[in-house]
Amino acid sequence: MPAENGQSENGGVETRNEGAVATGTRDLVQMYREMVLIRTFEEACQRSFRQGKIGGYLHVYTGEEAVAVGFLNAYREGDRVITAYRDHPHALLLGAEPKEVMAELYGKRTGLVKGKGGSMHLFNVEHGLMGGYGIVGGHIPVGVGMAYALKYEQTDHIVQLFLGDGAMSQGAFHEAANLAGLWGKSEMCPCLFIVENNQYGMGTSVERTTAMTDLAAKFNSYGIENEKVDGMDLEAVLECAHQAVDRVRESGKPYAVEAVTYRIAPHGAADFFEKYRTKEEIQEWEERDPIKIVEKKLRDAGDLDDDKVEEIENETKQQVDEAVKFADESEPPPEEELYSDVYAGEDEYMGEE
Ligand SMILES: Cc1ncc(C[n+]2csc(CCOP(=O)(O)OP(=O)(O)O)c2C)c(N)n1
Repeated sequence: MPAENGQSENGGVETRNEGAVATGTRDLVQMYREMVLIRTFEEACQRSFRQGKIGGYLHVYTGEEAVAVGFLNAYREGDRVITAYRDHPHALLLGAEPKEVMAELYGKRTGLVKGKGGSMHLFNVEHGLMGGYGIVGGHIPVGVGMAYALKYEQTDHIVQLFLGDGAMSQGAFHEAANLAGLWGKSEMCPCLFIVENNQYGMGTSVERTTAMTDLAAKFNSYGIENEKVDGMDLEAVLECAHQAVDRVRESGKPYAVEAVTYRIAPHGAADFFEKYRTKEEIQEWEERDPIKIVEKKLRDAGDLDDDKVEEIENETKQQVDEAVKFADESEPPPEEELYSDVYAGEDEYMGEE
């Protein structure tokens, strides 16, 4: 078992979960692999959606991988993570198997939440993932409340609260940030806000949504210290994430990071036309593809070569192919489970009168 701080007894660094993807190491090659796995997974589920195999809706993380990989590397067992609907990488990084995440997207009983949550509502409470939420901004007060609860229960755990740039224009954000700042004054709000500023909320750019485009600075209004980080550069994110997590844990106060990134993929799997942005703009950002950046650094340092890249690509492809096969072959939830898991506890709905 890994120790609390992620260090093994022999001084080496261990992985935190025995899940699909390792967190808790600072091994860049391992993190490169995590990013490739996420990219491959997202491409596969987008294909499945277009083949009509996935119902509901689906949003992928393509282009933003360095943000989740970097921040969740600083996750410690017992911490909590909450995010919106672009949540597949968070589940994978916190130890869910690709096949159970894929089966969830397919609405199958073998899925992470028994096929009842779908793409936008991934949960894995045992490993700290408190959702997956489809209502823009709706999870922000929940995350802030969880941070308060962690202090109230006298733990030294923290919440990593991921949110989109668009969510910052929701009333729920402002109410929750106000309370977070206030509770922080008495060291009762260990909440790290991580803004995944991917430049767009659906088809609307940040510039068309808010007069104040410096999103990090918005947190000043609520007495929450903040910074920006280049969300395409894994090493920069990693450095920032570890410092921010330590700071929140030690102070009991909230802190905010705006990770400047880009959604290379369409907003959702059915956003075919992308009329709100130009091909040139996408190409420009693709040149700063976070996977390419870290790959180049690793090649320059002699830690990656063609053979190793091919090996990683083959392995991750195989993992994802198996996940798709597993999801394809799994059964949907049985009809008699229609009302189970609706309320907490066993008997709340179908219990005796
Ligand atoms: C309360 C609410 N209003 C509108 C929507 C429709 N909607 C879905 S995604 C989205 C954009 C949100 O953008 P952002 O928070 O930046 O997240 P991103 O999709 O860029 O990751 C909107 C408006 C919603 N889901 N919930």
